[in-house]
Order: sequence, then structure tokens, then C-alpha cells
Amino acid sequence: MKKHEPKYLKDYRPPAYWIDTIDLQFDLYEKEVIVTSFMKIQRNNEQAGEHTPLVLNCQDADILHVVAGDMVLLPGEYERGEDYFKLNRVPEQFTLEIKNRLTPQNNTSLEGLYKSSGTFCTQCEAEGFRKITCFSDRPDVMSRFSCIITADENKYPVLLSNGNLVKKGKLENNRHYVKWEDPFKKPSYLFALVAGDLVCIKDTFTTCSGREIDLHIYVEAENKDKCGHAMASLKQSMAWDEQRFGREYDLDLYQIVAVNDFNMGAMENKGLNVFNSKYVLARPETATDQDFMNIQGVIGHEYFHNWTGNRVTLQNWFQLSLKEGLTVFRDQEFTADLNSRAVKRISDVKNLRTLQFPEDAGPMSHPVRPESYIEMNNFYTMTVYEKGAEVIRMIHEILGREIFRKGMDLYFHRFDGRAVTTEDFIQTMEDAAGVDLSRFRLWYSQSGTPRVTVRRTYNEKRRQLTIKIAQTTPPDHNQQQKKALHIPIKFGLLDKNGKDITPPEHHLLELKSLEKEWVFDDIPSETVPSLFRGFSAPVIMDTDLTCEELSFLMAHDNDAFNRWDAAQQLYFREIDTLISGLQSHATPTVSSHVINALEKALKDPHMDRALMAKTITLPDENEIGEKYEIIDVDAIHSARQFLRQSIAKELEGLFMEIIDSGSAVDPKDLSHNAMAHRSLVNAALSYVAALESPQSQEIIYQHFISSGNMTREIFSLTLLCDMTSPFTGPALEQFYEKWHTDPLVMDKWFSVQAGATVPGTLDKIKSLCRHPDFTWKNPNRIRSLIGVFGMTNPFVFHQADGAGYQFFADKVIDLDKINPQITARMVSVFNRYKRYDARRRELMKNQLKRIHDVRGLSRDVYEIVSRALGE
Ligand code: B3K
Ligand code: ZN
Repeated sequence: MKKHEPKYLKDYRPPAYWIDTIDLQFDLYEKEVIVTSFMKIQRNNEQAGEHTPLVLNCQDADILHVVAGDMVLLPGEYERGEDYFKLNRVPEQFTLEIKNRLTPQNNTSLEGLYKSSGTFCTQCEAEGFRKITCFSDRPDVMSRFSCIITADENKYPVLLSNGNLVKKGKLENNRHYVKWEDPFKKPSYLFALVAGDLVCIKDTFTTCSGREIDLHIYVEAENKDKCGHAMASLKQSMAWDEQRFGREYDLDLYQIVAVNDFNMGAMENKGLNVFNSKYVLARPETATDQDFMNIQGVIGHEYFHNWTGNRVTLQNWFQLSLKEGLTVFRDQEFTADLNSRAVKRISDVKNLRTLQFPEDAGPMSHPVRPESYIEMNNFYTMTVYEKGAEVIRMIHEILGREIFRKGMDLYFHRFDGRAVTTEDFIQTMEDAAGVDLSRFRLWYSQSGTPRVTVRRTYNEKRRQLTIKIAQTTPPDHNQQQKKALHIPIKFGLLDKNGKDITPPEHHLLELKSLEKEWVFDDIPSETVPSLFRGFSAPVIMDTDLTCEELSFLMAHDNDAFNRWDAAQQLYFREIDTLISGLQSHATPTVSSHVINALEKALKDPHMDRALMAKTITLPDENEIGEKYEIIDVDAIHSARQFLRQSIAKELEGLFMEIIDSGSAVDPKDLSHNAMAHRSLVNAALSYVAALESPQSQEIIYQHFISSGNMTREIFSLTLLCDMTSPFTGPALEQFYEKWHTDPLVMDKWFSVQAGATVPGTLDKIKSLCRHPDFTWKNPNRIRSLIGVFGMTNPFVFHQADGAGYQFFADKVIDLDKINPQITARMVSVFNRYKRYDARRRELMKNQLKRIHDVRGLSRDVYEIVSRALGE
């Protein structure tokens, strides 16, 4: 097996040569594409001398012709390695022309230049530009790009690249050409090209300085009527970035193209974003409320990159969180400002706890600024993105909104047009705020999730409350000894009537050592502390709060996030008791305080419906599993199910009232109230489904057929698929008949079946792999079926005989030959094998070894699997 070599942050050196300009020409044909690149190269005298060779990255490109200066070079006059192109002696300044051939129709990796449903498109981040042509494919080499595209006019009427269209015209043989110029210097990862037969939806946005920007969204003709929400979201993003961060758009044109086959959500190429169609196309009939929210978030995210990522870019890939963490923070704030802040925070934290915490406790754990990688694409992780955003949020919390904004202004002012590091960012924040963030920096270099313990003592006589807070971070392969982090704890104190009596100077407690005590004077007895309000730091908290106090917080905390979190803690405790009961074969019972707390929440006339929905929803099985050293999937499933059924029986009447009230909501209404109402109805339906009576099945089926809106339709279908009911088969067939021509809706049809926990699910998934609508070429489809099964269906995936593992590993091995990037994501489901019982652990490890031993395994999958096996 070929060893794949890691790259290290400590080895970073500035480039030996700059490439000031690159003029590209793409001649697109059906069987091949000819790329001609003309570069102006300049030695970086601070790094290199006359004997320093020029080494360009180059992968898969079939080189046809090389001209250095005015000399045509023969193949022996340059060196061509598997992944590089080298000239041993070059002058200080010279031009280099390289012509090469590509076959994008055979490129299934969806990186570099490839074809999606007949459209040519590119994906260059992180290191895909080298699959297009030879270049110094690293983010600190920033160049001015121009791009000529020639193609058949009938097949490819739309020809796009970054920047401004400066020329176009007709050529012989029914061909045409365009020339694009991007006035902003950029790294190669932001280059993009699209050519296809697409329709364009147009609008404009007038910026704060009065410039009119053309906004173009390109989609396949049949999707023309599904772009309204994406366009509205783009305009909202542009206005928000001006208002909240003072950032104005810089080109005269902003283009978005939706493609069907895309490895991730979207890509922020300068002036030409390429999007997974899932994050553009939506109508209430075809997309759920969550899809609408996701579109707004991703459109915002890519737009915000124009400043955080594109104008100020990365010195090297280890700094990825500089743009991703910061841009996720910005998109989270955008969504929070435009919708419900609390609902947004709850879903982000749930996501962090379910996906990032496990990542940070497993073999792929890495600091927010990683120190090494084998395949960069494997480091577009929850840690870099979501924990990275939490790190920015903590700075925001410590500095306060205004000073943070001052810091951001200074950051843009200092670094516009440059490629910088996370250290530059922190330094700028320190300078702007006049604070010392030296301990805070550890959040970038130290991996793992800190555990924070909070203990109280109260002195009746002195009316003195003491709160002792301690932190520890478990050692891991990155650091054996963990240091104390700088942890901001947003704090509140409630008296027994629920009144906030927090001393004003104590709204934010800053823990900078392993432990610290805070003493509060003149505090009445029976106060309840509210800690980490709004989840002010990405830690696992352990408190001494009683169940009564949690119920009290659930009802009275004036921090909405903590009200929700108190409910979650109550559920966890209840499920924990049920699990212990199940393990010792005791008769399970659900304690009345959970039912009472839920009933109170459901009857609260002031509670926002969306928050109510979140509050009554139980943590999912993966989240529950995270609480245990050894995860007992069967006990977790049964305990959760038992709790759900018990709640349903006790509160059936209230749930039915909610469901009945749902008919008043217009299925096309996308206002917060309408969405909130639908989410509450769905949460109530999920309880009613747990009753498993013929009546409840009938209710859900009726809901399904009368939906008129995808949020209702797919949720009721999900519930039907998760029960043994005569309605399930017909509902699936009806849905298929209605939607089989819409690929994004069909993804949902695959997902609901892959996520079911009823007997026979694995066989069903196997047969769905042979379904005519299933394809291994489309990442969305793969994620819907295989991804949902492996990542969100622990009960079936971990079935005791190991059949789930065997099936999954078979698919991983096959898929790696087609799309390594997606496969590497998939295979990480095995990363946590040590967290299961001995038998499952062995079964999973065997699959990992089997994958590891495959000949010609991709670098992507190799890195994940070898880390999982502890190499
Ligand atoms: N920057 C891209 C992600 C590229 C992933 C490369 N494997 C999208 C984003 O984060 O906005
Ligand atoms: Zn991003």
C-alpha cells in the first residue's frame, strides 16, 4: 500500500515564485477540453535565488505544449512528476504558456473541471485547480485572472467565469466565445467556469453607495419558478452585510449557478458562486421550511465569503477556519437577525453537540487550526467550521458587539487583498479592543471539548452564594497535557419567583484558570443559577442543579436557549434512568416531573410555537449515545421510545388540539409564525405516531394526503415509514408517483426509507440501491440513502449481527473509485468503533481493516481509515 505523506503547518514557507497574471482559454468539446494558460511569473526574491526551480502543481493534466519566454520546450526540457511540473532554471521574470488536454466527462470526483447533467462546471477548493492546469495552486499565490471560453453555441449558450464579461462573439462551426476578466487578484481556489444550457433569473441590488449590481441566478429551464427565495435571500444578505459589518459588494455582477452534482453545499468563487441545487431551488410544495432556512443560510454564507475569504484570504490551508469559522459565525448571525435568534441558536448547538463533540473526541480530533493533513478536503470539518464559529462567537461575547465590530473593521482595513492567518485575526482583535487574548489563542491550537463542572454552596447566615467552576479537557493524540482555556460564561441568577437578580458586574464570568470561585453577597436563599446562557462556550457542562431546579429554569429562565437546554437535561436524566432500568430488567416508569414540565410548556400562552416545538422534542439517539462511554444502541432506542410513548399517552389531548389547529395555517405561508406553527404540529404528530394505534395511523395518513406543503407531507411520510402500518406502502407509492421527476424531492423519498427503524430496513435499503432512480454519481442521492443510513440511523446501522457494517463497507469500497471526497465523509461513521460493546467493536474494526487493505485506496479514505485504526 502506497503511503500518503502528510503536510505540516510548521513546514510552511512563502512561495518561491509569484504568478501575477494568468490568462486562460478553454476550448470546450464533447470528447475533450483544451486548456491554454499564459502566466506572468516573478521570482520572490525574499525566498528564492537564481538556482531555485519553479515547481507547479499539476495533476491529471495531459500536457501538450510548453513555451517559456519565447522558447518552445520539448518534453525533456521540463520535468513532469505524478503531481508536479518543474523547470530547473528560470529567469527572475518570464512568461510561461502551457497547453493541456482534459476529459471532464470522465471526471466523477467532482473536483477540477467536470460535467453535471450536461453542464461544464468547476470546483477548485481546496486543491482542484491543479486538475485543470499547471499552477502554483496554493492560497497565498494571488493572481489576476482572465478567461476565454469557446464552445458550441447551441449546446452551451451560457459561458461564465469570474468578474466582468468584457467580450463575446461568434466563431466558425456554430461556435461562440466569451472573455471574462476579474479585476481582483485571487488565489486559484476561487477560479470558476460554467458552460451550459441554462436559463437566467435576473434582479438588481442597489448598494449603500448607490451602485446597481446585477444579480443573476442560472438554473435548468424546468427550475425557473424555484429561484425566488434564493434571490430574495441574496438581496437580504447584501443588505445585512452592509448594515451589520459595513461591507459593500465590489463587482457589478453577482452570479449563482445551481448544479445537480456537487460534493458539498456551495462554493464562493469570486463573482460566480456554484451551488448544489438543493441550496437554491425551492417552492413550498417541493421544499420544507428547513430547506428554505438552509437556502437563506447558505446563500448568505457564500455571499459573506466575498469579504471573509475572498478579499481577505488564507495564507495556507491550515488557516481554513480563518474564513470558515468567521463566515459561519456571520451566517449564523444573519439568520438570527432575520428570524428567531433562539431557534437558530438551539439548532446550531444541537448540531455542534451531535456532530462536532464526537468528532473532537475521536480519531479525527484536531485543533481548529490543524497542524497537519494528508488530504485537505478531509479538513472541511465540523471542528473547523462549527467550533471555529464558536471561537469567533466567544470573542464577540468577550469584546461585546461594538468593539467586535471595531475589530472587524480594522481586520478588513489591514488585510484587504492579502493572504493571512488566524494569528493575524486575533492580533487585530487585541489591538482594536486593547485586551490580552493570549490564553484565548489556545482555542485554535488545542483540540478536545472542555468539561466544565459547576458546584454551589450557600451560606444562610451571610446570605452568601459561592459558585466554583472548574475545567478539564481530556488528553488526546494531539496533546497529552491540556492547558486551561479562557472560557466566557454568560451568567444569570434567578430568585425563587423567577426574577433575574444577577449582579450587573457578573453577567459574564471569565474562567481563565483550571478553577475559580465566585462569591456573591447579599443573595437570598433558593436562587437558581443560569449558566452558559445562549451556550456562551463550546463545552460540556456538569452542574449540581436538581430536576426541580431544571423544571424551574425551563419555565422561568429569561434566556430562551437555557429554557430549552433545561428541558433537554431533564430528558437526558429521564432517559438515563430508563436505560439503567432496562439494563437491570426493571419495569420502566416515567417520572411525573417530566410530564408536568412538558404540560406546563404546552400550555404556556406566551411561548413562541417554534420554541415550543424544540422544547417538546426529545434528543435523538445519536445525541443520547454521546453521553455514554459505551453506547448501548438497543437500550437507547427502547428507552427513548418508551419515554415518547409515555408522554404521548399522558398528553394525547393536548397534542391533538395542536394538530387540529394546524389546518388553519396556509400551506404556502412562509412567515415565521406559519413555519413555527407547522414545526409544532409536526412535533405533536410525532408523539401521536408513537401511540401506534390504528387511529393514530389514520391521523397521520390523513395529514399526509391533505398536506399541500412539503414540510407536512414529508414529515408525515417519515412517521409512516417508521411504523408497521397498512398506510406505509401506499403512501410511499403515491409520493413516488407525484414526485419522481423532481430529483430533490426524490432524495427525500430515499431518506425517509433509509432512516426507518422498523424490521426489514436494511433489506429495503439494499434494494433501493438497485432502484432505477438511485445513482452512485450524484452526491445528494448517495447522502440521502447511504449517508442517512450510516449517520442518522444508529439502531439499524449497529444491528448486532454486523450486517449494517458489512453492507456499508461494501459501498464505501465501491464508491471510493468514483468519488473519494464523498466516500471519506461516509467512512468516518466507523471512527467511533471503540465506543461500542466488544462484539460490535470487533465487527467494525474488521470492516475498517478490510477497507484499509483495498489496493489503490484514495488518499482521502486512507487518511480517515488509518487514523481510525490508530496508525
Ligand atoms: N468553501 C467551500 C467549501 C469547499 C470544500 C472543499 N472540499 C464552501 C463554503 O464553505 O462556503
Ligand atoms: Zn464557507
